[in-house]
Amino acid sequence: MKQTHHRSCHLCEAICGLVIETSGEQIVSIKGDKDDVFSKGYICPKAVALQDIHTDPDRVTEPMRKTAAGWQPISWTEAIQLAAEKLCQVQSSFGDDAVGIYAGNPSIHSYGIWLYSGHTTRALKTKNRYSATSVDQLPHHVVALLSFGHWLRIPVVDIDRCQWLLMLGANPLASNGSVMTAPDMPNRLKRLKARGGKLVVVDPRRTETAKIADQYLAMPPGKDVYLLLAMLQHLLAQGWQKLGRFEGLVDGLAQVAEAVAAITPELAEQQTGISAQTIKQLTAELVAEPKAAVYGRMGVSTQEHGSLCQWAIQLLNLLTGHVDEVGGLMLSNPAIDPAGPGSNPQGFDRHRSRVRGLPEFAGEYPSATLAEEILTPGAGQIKALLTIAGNPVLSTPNGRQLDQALGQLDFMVAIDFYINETTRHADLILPPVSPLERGHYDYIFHALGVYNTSRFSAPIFAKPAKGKHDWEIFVELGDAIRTLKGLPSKPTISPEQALDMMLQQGAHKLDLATLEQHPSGVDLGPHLPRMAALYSEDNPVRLAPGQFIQAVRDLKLELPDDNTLTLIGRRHMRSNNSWMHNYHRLVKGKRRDHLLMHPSDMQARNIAAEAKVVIKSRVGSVTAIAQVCEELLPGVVSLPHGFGHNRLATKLHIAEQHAGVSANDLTDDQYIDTISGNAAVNGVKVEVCAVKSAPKSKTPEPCTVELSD
Ligand SMILES: Nc1nc2c(c(=O)[nH]1)N[C@H]1C(S)=C(S)[C@@H](COP(=O)(O)OP(=O)(O)OC[C@H]3O[C@@H](n4cnc5c(=O)[nH]c(N)nc54)[C@H](O)[C@@H]3O)O[C@H]1N2
Ligand SMILES: Nc1nc2c(c(=O)[nH]1)N[C@H]1C(S)=C(S)[C@@H](COP(=O)(O)OP(=O)(O)OC[C@H]3O[C@@H](n4cnc5c(=O)[nH]c(N)nc54)[C@H](O)[C@@H]3O)O[C@H]1N2
Ligand code: SF4
Ligand SMILES: [Mo]
Repeated sequence: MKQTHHRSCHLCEAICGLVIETSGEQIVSIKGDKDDVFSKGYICPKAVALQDIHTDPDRVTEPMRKTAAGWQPISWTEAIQLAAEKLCQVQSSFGDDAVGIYAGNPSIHSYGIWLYSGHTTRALKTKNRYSATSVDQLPHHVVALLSFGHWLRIPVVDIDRCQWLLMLGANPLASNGSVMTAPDMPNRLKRLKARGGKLVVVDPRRTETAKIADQYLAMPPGKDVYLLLAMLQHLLAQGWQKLGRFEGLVDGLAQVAEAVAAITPELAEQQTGISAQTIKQLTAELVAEPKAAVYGRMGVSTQEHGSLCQWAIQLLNLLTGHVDEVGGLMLSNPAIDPAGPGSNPQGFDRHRSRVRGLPEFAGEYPSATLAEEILTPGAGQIKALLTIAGNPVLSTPNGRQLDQALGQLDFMVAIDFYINETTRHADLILPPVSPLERGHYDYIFHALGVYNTSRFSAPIFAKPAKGKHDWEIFVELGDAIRTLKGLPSKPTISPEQALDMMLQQGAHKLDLATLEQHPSGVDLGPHLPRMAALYSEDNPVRLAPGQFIQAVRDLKLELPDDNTLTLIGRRHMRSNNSWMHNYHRLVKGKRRDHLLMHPSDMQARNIAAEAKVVIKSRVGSVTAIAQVCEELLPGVVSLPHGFGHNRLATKLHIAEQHAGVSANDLTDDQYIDTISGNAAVNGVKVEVCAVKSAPKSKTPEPCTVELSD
């Protein structure tokens, strides 16, 4: 018997609504839900992967323990007890901080993890917590916290009503948008243009998004800060600033003006190659258009000046009166508001990491220092690790170093359903059920939506008898740890009950039963200005936190004089970080793991099209096939992250045939955004040369080019 289910896709931030048809245990089709109040039928090619994840024979479905004879199944009771005992043993021998925790990106896409991982992590009481946030959007949170007073008070671009958008370091035509949940970004951007609006894209590569822009500005990686600060300088020098609703509600404007005074458009022209005239033109257009916004994502967050870029972006929006305005940027008003009254605003730099002294954010240290914390002996050294829905070996800088570090741990447990480049090091794998066997609610992404909606998806298949939800694993593991430590066990309710309560307490007074009656979502209306009302003269928006002002003063104003290449990443619609290469439908067709190079850079190095090359950075080297790309700025090369599935003892049969190499074997754990500690995975210096095969041996000869510092 055929059954129709509604479901939101949890694979990326766009949260598209799907209609999934099943017949018994089989999935018959996955299509876009035309009635969905938010996505209106749009889906991308990854949606069908929901079926492939569900049916993948490589997906681990019962707890596995590593033994001398390989992986062996083990009962849940034994597995939970073993994990708890080993973690507690390490803590009683070496202290609480000897257990590390790393949580990856899918944690945010699962309400079970979001709501219940704390049951385990709080019982562990370790300061050594890490997550994918610090290889991603950490600068957004640091700016939101220091300037707006709450880590998630992030105004979202009103993409459907804005008339002028400056977009830096984002490629939503491949990524479908980020820190801006907007299913069907391609059409939303096309509609912006169709209503006479203007899209300006700044990127070292003429990306899919750049190609539909009205104005495309190419710039070397890591230089955006000069463009953004010069726009601020010009704005203030002209006296064009207007605070709109924030009049009288900010402090620190004079310090900002003083700090940016030297960063003129002329200076920015030297640094960026974008003419002073263009920088002035962009500033004037932003000031003149009432419905305008500046937006920046990965390319301006995961780079050397990530925090400064995100700070400058918010200042440009604020000082031109576009924050809290229709067509500009507004706070969402979601059914459950993670930034609402009573929520935790989080903190920054309350303590620092042991080895490198990097600041904590929201109780987590930057992932760029995880390997050092495992490798460096002394009190507080990490001896055991818990990973949750993460693959840091392929996702964090200097992944090879982390790969080696994980091999030295006394104990590692992974809550994950794949044996991949990271979890292969685990002693124990605790797999949650397939995503289609659990309910889904996009707690965080509704809050970052460009329009207010709410939608709950019920599980499509019943949980298998032997399966456990992520949340059940956290509750049972947390309880076992608490018992061993003699701590009182915390009572829990099901996450659905928790969601129901949160919905009822929210601004729209919804409940789960109402959402279940509306499987294509509930329309909660467009964003309305509500942000300025959160501030007062005594509680102003802080324009000039000391860290940012100091970082502007520390900016190098002289021109760099080296001509090494710089590495950037790229995303593809059919891929998603490191874990979607095991599905034939997504990896078939042309290879997508090439190193893209400008022809002039290839010529200068005698590299032929499609030649095998060695790419070398301070931390390591990899080989790849070079592909000619005239769309890159000369001096810039591009390699996607998330590949490198060629390591021993993984169980990813299809991904292993499309192994590629990991860009994070080149990115540098010491190269970070100094304010936040966020990884600078873009703008890494590399050298590239052709592989010379020795006549009688097939072993490639490594390149001998030395990097300048
Ligand atoms: N060089 C470079 N590096 C990057 C980036 C880049 O652009 N360039 N991007 C960065 C970004 S934005 C991100 S978000 C990170 C991602 O970094 P990570 O989050 O560390 O890595 P993912 O590839 O998302 O791995 C997700 C893991 O979660 C598991 N998983 C999936 N669903 C579930 C679930 O429901 N429950 C559980 N328990 N496990 C699940 C998968 O099997 C997989 O092992 O990578 C970052 N790294
Ligand atoms: N298909 C697909 N969709 C995804 C993902 C995926 O892996 N695949 N991942 C999801 C996740 S976890 C995230 S966080 C989002 C990310 O979403 P986006 O931020 O849109 O990510 P990218 O596509 O990596 O775009 C980053 C852009 O920055 C450019 N860039 C690099 N360095 C610089 C620089 O110094 N300055 C400027 N101005 N630009 C620079 C790159 O060329 C690239 O075009 O995507 C999400 N959606
Ligand atoms: S854009 Fe694709 S991967 Fe992202 S939510 Fe929509 S269908 Fe899923
Ligand atoms: Mo991300």
